[in-house]
Amino acid sequence: MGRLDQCRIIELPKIEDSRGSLTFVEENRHIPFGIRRVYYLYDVPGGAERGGHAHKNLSQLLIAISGSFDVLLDDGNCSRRFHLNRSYQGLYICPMIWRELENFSSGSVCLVIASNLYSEQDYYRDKMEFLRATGISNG
Ligand code: T46
Repeated sequence: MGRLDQCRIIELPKIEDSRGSLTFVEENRHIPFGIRRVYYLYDVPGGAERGGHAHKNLSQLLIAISGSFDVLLDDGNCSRRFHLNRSYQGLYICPMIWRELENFSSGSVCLVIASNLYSEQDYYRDKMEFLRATGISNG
């Protein structure tokens, strides 16, 4: 099984009543990791792309809290595109996955739940370096 097979859409609880809807995420229950950081992307201009890197050890869950966007995942062997547009669905991304985020709709918000604190040392920002680390590099 490749690493990309571990990445998947996770359906989160959705509590609906006449006042609206509520969704929650509990560490090690709804997602397969403990939560150490939350951040969000917003005010993304039309046509902008984010990501373009991989993490060595970080696990993350991406949620389109508002609006929609695409996430392209690549484990060095296979790639797959996900379209996120539901605030009760999260995309789980395991370590060692190259990700690119694009096609943000106007006013969209990407909430990210992460397994660790921010560390630049955890990033591969160079695709060739990432591919070499996966052992799948052609270069
Ligand atoms: C990911 C996608 C979905 C911090 O200081 N703390 C943080 O927690 C984060 C995430 C970033 N930063 C700094 C590092 C850079 O100077 O904020 C700046 C922009 O970060 P970056 O270019 O990595 O942002 P994105 O949107 O390309 O990527 C982020 C996450 O870095 C990444 O883990 O998966 O969102």
